[in-house]
Amino acid sequence: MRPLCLGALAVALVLAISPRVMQAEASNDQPSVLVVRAGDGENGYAINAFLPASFTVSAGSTVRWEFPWFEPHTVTFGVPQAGAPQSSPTGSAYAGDRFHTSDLTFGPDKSYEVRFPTPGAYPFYCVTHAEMRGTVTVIDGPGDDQVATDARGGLEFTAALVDLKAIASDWASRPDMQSPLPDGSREHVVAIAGATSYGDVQQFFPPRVTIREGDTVRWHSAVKTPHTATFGPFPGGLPIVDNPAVAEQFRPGEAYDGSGYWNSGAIGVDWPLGLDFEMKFARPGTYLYYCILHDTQGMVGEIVVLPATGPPPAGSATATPITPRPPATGNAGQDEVIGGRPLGVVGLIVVVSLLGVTLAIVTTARRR
Ligand SMILES: [Cu+2]
Repeated sequence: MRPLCLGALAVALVLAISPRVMQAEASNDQPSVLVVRAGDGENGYAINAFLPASFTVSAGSTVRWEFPWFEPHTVTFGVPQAGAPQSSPTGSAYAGDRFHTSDLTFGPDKSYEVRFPTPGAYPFYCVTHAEMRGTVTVIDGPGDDQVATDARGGLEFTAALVDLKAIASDWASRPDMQSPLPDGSREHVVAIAGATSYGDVQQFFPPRVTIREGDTVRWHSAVKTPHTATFGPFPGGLPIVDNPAVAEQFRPGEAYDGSGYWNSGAIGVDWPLGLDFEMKFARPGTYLYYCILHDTQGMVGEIVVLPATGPPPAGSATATPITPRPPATGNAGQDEVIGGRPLGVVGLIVVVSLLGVTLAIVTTARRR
């Protein structure tokens, strides 16, 4: 009996010590957790890219994707299979053998972890942003260190942001677009523009428009990403994150007088409501509005309505930028719900493929 007991004790000791030894080895070579970002942004801009997109870790390491920005993303490996769990718990292992995904997640304080026990190259993507892809390379030797990984992610972020800012600056420099209407009033156009395969300009151009009482403003979107022009607080009921009505048009009267809720619904390329939304303004005043999906990202605007007669309107080109509303704190993060029911990533993929656009963004964009 004694040799058997000793043998069992030895095995138990080895089992107990091995993970510690492996951890110690890992910490000598690289951190056992490598932190990267799933998207990021700054006021007026969303960068929809993994930062960095590709990196190398030592077998047994964990990768933590942080979600610092308000745009919803997933970290997804493989293709969904019938009967597969809809999402995998954070921290669980992935070895390339099945579907593995986070829930739809957005910042500022969310993260998702995956452990990689087996060497190999593992491509991953975001369900809501078709161009958002990356690869985790898992090797037996040491992987990338955190400082170099951060630097690379930072460079990729900056490159994407510089491109978007160049587009925004081009739109901001364009002259006001306005034209006379048959009744003697004028129509002013606000453009929604500026998307690349890795990001969105979340702004109205121009952000402030000065018009006359009785004039019309037409919002025109040139992008696939859904946006809205929304006046007044979203009416009660479900919070926005639960309520598909945020994407529906709501126009209670002929002309806006500064009261009530008006919403263009989701407009843009391939959206059922089309590219344009018009509102006539009946009463002088200054009216703030927002994109109900992206106001936490700084997508807000202002319409200044002057009396029908009087001094000429000041050019909006000289207007000072308006201050965006502060971002909302907290969101449904790992517990996204649509229409009161949990929406798994598989359901999300079905929704996205049905509409051809990211309805998920519409219904989960933010909580007010
Ligand atoms: Cu928007």
